[in-house]
Amino acid sequence: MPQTDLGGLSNSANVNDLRSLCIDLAVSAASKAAEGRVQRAQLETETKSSLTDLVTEFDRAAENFIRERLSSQRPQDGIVGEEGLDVPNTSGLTWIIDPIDGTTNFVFGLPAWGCSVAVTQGNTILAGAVHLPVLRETYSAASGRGASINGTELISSQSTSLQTALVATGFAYNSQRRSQQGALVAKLLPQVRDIRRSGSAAYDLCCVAAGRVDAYYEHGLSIWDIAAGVLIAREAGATVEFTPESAVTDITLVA
Ligand code: LIP
Repeated sequence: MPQTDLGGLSNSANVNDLRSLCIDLAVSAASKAAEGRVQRAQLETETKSSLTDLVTEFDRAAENFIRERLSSQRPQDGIVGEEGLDVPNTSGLTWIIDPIDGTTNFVFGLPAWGCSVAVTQGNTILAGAVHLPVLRETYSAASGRGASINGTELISSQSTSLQTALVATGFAYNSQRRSQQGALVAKLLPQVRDIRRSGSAAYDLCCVAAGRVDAYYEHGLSIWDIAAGVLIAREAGATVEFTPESAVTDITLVA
């Protein structure tokens, strides 16, 4: 997505206000899910696109919470969320929600999961936030205003060496595509320092922003997995490209 003129939102107060709302929504929704998770020894799960593509009551509750807050605070804005129906906008702004990115980690009790909230104007990402409650990390950015982790500025890796690069990636839920992805990562592995697979695209992009990995790539992503993380990584100085730019699913990303 090219960073273009923000139109009526060129006023930094608006952009920074949107960033604050992204943070508030992501932290509130993820914290509720974390509180609920510790009270359940066993989670009831349902499956979506495949036997391994999980969804829980906490995914749905977190998204409904955010949708209710937005319908109250920003009723003219649109919504695209992983678990619910699209809502059109009359304001030109659309909120993109992944209530729990890293759902498999959430179900299995692993720490790399969080809520990702972004707001866009056309193809421009204006602001975004990712909150990972178990890690106690909140990443956020506003277009042209930099990126931060818990309020501290983020600066991405500037390494250009493939041979010493720590590279994050992920794999699709579709077994045929996983087979292709496995063959690709097998070819890449001897050429780089190492591979990391966190299970959350949002977290992988935040790790790019923080310089914790030098690069990240993945095929078959959805816009809600990446919208906030793309802005956070770009505002931290990383180069992030994804295609098709206006797609909702089956996106290929390199950062
Ligand atoms: C996840 C992505 C991750 C990918 C996983 C899964 P979800 O999203 O964030 O990058 O590798 O297979 O798609 O399903 O946890 O929201």
